[in-house]
Amino acid sequence: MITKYTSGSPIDTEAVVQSFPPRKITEFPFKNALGGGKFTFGFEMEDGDIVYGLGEAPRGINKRGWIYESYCSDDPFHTETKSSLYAAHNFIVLSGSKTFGIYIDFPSRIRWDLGYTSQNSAEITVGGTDFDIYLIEGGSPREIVREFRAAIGQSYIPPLWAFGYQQSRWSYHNAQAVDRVIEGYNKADIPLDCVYLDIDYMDSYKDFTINSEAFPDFEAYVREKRAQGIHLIPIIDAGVKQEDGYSVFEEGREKGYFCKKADGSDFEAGVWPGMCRFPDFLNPEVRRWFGEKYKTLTDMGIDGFWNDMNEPALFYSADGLKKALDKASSLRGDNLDLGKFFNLKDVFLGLSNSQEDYSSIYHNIGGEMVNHQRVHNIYGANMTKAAGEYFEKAFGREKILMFSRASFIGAHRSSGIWFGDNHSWWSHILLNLKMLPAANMCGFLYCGADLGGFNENSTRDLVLRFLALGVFTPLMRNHSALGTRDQEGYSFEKPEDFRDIILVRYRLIPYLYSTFRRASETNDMIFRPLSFDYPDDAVARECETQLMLGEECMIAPVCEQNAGGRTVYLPEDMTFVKLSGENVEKQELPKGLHYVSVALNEVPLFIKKGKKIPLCKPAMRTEELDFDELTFI
Ligand code: MIG
Repeated sequence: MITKYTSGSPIDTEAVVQSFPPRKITEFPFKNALGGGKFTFGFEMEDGDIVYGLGEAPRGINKRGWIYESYCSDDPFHTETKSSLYAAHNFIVLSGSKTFGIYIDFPSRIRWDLGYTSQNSAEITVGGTDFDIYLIEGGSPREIVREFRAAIGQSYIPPLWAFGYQQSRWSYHNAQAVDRVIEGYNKADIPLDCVYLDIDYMDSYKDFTINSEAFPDFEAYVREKRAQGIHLIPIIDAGVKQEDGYSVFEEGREKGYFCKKADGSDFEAGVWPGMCRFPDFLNPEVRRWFGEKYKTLTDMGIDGFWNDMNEPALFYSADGLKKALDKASSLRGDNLDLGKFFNLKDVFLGLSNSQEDYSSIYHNIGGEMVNHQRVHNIYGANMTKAAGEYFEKAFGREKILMFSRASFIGAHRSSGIWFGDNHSWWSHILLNLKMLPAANMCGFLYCGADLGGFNENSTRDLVLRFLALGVFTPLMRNHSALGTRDQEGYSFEKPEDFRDIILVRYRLIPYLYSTFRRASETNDMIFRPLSFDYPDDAVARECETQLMLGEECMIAPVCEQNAGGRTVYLPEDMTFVKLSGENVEKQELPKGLHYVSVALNEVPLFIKKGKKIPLCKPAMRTEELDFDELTFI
């Protein structure tokens, strides 16, 4: 049962699609305090209680023992001590002595102290007094999630080919570089469906333009790749380059479509293209305008996109940079003491994504000037919505692949997400595994991490182990940062090991795709914590390194370097399957703890008793897969 409590007059985030009769916030059945521009409420937790949720966020499956903050942040260091990543997914479920779900529909900052200040208390602070809170009671955590998901509407389903293996890097600079990737995979006999175009495909990083030196006839090139079974997926950034003669900029400026400052002039900040203006995606007219710009690329045969930098990420604002430079000039000739030196350094380091800048931005919502801080968390989601609304109108559903970096619940209806700039760290295999069920709770089914790790140099074994998790994630994309070591499947010695892993993905696509569809259609999760399925099993309740997948399986990737296997907990008797290339090796294992060995070219999978999963024959492209010829494990 869902009960909605309303305070003040909330901004419509469009996260919830079902309507519920609102009750007054004074009836909210938790100890709470409203006033001073915020709302605080809390609940007590027993020792064994678990808090699930918060979608794409740092730390564990069980969120207890830390403070999280809902504030979409461009932060490329996903360390344990962070409180926010790129998304704001304000849904939690408490499971234990009491079980309930809470969704806070509020587009600005929320602080979730889940046992940080006091181990057994949760204290949640909503940074404003205009919001809706939904309390979901009755049933198991999974039932609560389903009820919540029904309220927020059906999750996005991408085209089938988006389940193929995808290769990205910042950047494959030109057609030759893209061709080398495709050739590399073809030669190594490794399947591939997509190659990504990072910012360098554009002319001077201008959205919806093509660098014609790099791609002399882009349209012909896109069609040629499609004929080879490859989809090219360009990136779109939120910031629009400020440049006379650039039509997107000029139209936006003339029509007043960019975000403003208090004095009514356009807000300006530097991102990749240099000085940019930021489309006011909160205005439906701007969404229509920006969404239709994607047509420039779909007209050339493009059918997939990734939306980046939409928190929005700001390297520096025109005003901030001026202040910093003035400060530096004022100190010229001064023999700086330590205090002044560090202060000056901080002024420059603080230029990016500064709170002062966010506070100086204004949106036009229904004619009212609304400060960005009040709606920060729905900016990126509305960029995605702009494109999603256009795609649905122009092509219908399930035709265009799209995923975004920043997100808010509601965007799950029109797109997927990726987990942003992780590192080539072993610990990030696990971090990314833990995000999967939480993202699913919040409606984001099409998601995945940068396999192999984005920042810094990866290693052959790390890429293989990361891929062995990625075999199961709907988005299976290898991506890496500028200047890092090559990490494509053919870049290391013995590419046949990579082939063995990636072939498994293609063999599993019928299973993964139907599991995905079913989860979307029934508002269910693809990935679940073990405790969702085995609530009375004490070991399963604490498990943070394995996940249930669909109704049939459990996954447990190897996530330590130089480990030839791992310890796994079986909450019931299962068949341990090692998949490698076209090989399937099976072993019955009883409930309990086991050490299983898993070679670098093997994908471990555990199948529940009485369940079977289909495998198809592998192929080099998803479009060549034959879904009618299946074998079963
Ligand atoms: O400031 O476009 O998360 O995937 O490769 C970095 C370059 C901008 C951040 C994205 C990453 C992408 C990169 N972008």
